[in-house]
Amino acid sequence: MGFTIMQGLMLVLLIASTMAVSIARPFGNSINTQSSNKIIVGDTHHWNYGFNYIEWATKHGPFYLNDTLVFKYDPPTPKTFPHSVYLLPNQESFIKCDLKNAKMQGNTKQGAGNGFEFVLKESQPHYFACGEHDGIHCLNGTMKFSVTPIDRTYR
Ligand SMILES: *[C@@H]1O[C@H](CO)[C@@H](O)[C@H](O)[C@H]1NC(C)=O
Ligand SMILES: *[C@@H]1O[C@H](CO)[C@@H](O)[C@H](O)[C@H]1NC(C)=O
Ligand SMILES: [Cu+2]
Repeated sequence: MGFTIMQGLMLVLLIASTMAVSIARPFGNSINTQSSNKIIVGDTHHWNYGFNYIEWATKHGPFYLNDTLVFKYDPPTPKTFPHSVYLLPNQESFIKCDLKNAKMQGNTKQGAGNGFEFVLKESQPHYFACGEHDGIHCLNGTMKFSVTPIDRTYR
């Protein structure tokens, strides 16, 4: 008796796992290709003063390793304010928009055309900010956001 119940259970488990595999497969394949995405920062707003990038990043996430962030911004002209892309060293500098130990990634001209591309290579927090006007664009213009890319293969 116990044996047949056990067999029945095994059968149910076997069917369940087969179904799970066939359901999971299309999703699994898309993960295994390790394809990476190109994401335009700010979508149609591009990289500009006054848009809330923290909110944008929260809505848009999660971000994955090897994803490419594309920063689009106009080159400096007499009529436009220049922008740039910096990485801030830690959360404290991010909160304060303190550029002291920040590293420039994209200069004021690199956002033109197809934009400045940054590939997320490390699974650690990345604190992005505009470096113009001594951090005013970051602080008053909310041109900052953080991203911690995750590894697709662990999903
Ligand atoms: C990221 O891309 C590199 C090659 O450009 C590759 O070696 C690596 O496995 C990729 N990592 C992920 C998590 O896709
Ligand atoms: C930025 O914001 C601070 C505090 O809100 C304000 O004192 C300062 O005048 C602003 N600066 C600019 C250039 O808007
Ligand atoms: Cu700016």
